[in-house]
Amino acid sequence: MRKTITTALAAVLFTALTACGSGGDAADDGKITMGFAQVGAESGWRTANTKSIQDSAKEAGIELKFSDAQQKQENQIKAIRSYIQQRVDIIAFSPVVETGWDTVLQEAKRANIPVILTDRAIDSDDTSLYKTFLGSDFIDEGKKAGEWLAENSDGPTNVVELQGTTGAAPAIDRKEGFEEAIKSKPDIKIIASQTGDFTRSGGKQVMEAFLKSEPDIDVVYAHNDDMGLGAIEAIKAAGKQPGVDIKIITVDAVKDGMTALADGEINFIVECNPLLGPQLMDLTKKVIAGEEVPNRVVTEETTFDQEQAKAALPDRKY
Ligand code: GYE
Repeated sequence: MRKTITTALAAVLFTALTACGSGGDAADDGKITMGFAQVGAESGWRTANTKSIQDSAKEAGIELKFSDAQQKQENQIKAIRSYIQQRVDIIAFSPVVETGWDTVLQEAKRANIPVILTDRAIDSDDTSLYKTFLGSDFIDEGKKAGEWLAENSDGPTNVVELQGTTGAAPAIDRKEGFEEAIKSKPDIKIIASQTGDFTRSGGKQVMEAFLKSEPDIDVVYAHNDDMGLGAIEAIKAAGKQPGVDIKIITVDAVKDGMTALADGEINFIVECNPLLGPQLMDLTKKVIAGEEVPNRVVTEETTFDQEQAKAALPDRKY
């Protein structure tokens, strides 16, 4: 009984302390302050994504507090807590992994600070913990990669897979979508699969190990361009020709990836759009104004083969 009273009192006190504004003090100076907890700087995609967010915040007149978690969930949680303490108006973040967010997001909710997920999703039953999720359909991306292989392979095909960060939505979903798409072709087999953490060095290292342990690799499926580019280095060092002796499929379509595709060292890329900044700032303004926003905003994207990459490269912005 006493415990209940104490808890109730604490709740009242907390409300009193936070009642002076919803979240930060947007109403006071008319300026919106956003706390953005970025995953890290692991890939070309991420660099383009960070720039898009920083540029479009400036353009939209939104004050941005930005942090880089170096691919560690604990760092992201710390950043979110510090944004809550600083009483920002809104928090946006790209969760490095899917699970383990409920506690910190409940803290944001109690402080009346709305949260927007961008790029990566969380795995939680409580959808009241965020206003909307803006980003790609990663299962669909994996499917597009698998469908291309199913259409462009003949006979027994051994695939090695370079997975993204363990537990991250794009790693889980790109694997699932790809497996789904190749199901109808039992000749295509994933003979080895490991994480390269979405980095070039990770992709290179894992590919070196695969080349030693697997004598008969036909295809690399890398969950992003950077790991594919790392694999290219490993394949060349092993005296083989990437894109010819071993075919390579990746996801992202950043400039370095598109260049390798146009040069014939990659065979197919599924696009994943990193330029989420303008839509994020738009959604932010709506959320702060109390307008309804859809709970899911999916980014549109395409695919590129080698000829399409040659045509698209001159105008590629990132
Ligand atoms: O594909 C990869 C990055 O979450 C969609 O993260 C993003 C992924 C992207 O490191 O290059």
